[in-house]
Amino acid sequence: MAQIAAQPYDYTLPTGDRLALIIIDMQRDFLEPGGFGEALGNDVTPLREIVPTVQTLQQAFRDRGWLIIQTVEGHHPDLSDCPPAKRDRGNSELKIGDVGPMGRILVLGEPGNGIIPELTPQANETVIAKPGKGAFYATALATTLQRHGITHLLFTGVTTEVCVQSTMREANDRGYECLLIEDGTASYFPEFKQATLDMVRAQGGIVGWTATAEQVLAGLAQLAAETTATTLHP
Ligand code: C5J
Repeated sequence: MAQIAAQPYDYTLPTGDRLALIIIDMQRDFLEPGGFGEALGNDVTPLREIVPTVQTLQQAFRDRGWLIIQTVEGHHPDLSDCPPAKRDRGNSELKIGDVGPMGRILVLGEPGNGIIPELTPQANETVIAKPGKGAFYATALATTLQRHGITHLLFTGVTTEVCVQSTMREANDRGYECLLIEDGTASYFPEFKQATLDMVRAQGGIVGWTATAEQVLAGLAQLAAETTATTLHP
């Protein structure tokens, strides 16, 4: 059986049709100046460092025809799905729904809400719009994964300690085998990213596993080779 050399111990891969790559919120709102991330007072540049790694992982899944799901955090234009508690939080001048340099902040369909060009999904790939931090809350993610028979999830995206971790915890509680790709996720705060990696894999993998993209790609290559061998010699 194909495995990823992960922490706290090896992660056993299922067949490719039960595995999905989850790319969380790689949208302009978080990665480019003028969006929600910067409105909250963050320097967005550290988030861009993971873009080539996420592209490589996206391509590896595309090459094998395995499921890729991207999410974007955003709200309907009338903000009916944005609780006042979320909109009012913080002291930023630009709040959710206000007009910023990339259109209305964190509103679906606005330029800032789009996925960065480097990771533009293909027409047949799934994008889930989510109003919360966790991608299972008020979305079709659970039914989408069930429809595809997915049991194992590999996580990338931003930010590690907010939407990525929230979604991974939701998935863990729903019985998915979750692995967070260390250099495929980023935070505005390196120490929060590190703490999340440590928390996820503590206590025997209480939320799941972590591994580098290189370790993941090696495991995926092994899985693809095993799949080919089984197809040729069933
Ligand atoms: C935040 C996210 N940080 N995608 N969203 O508000 O992590």
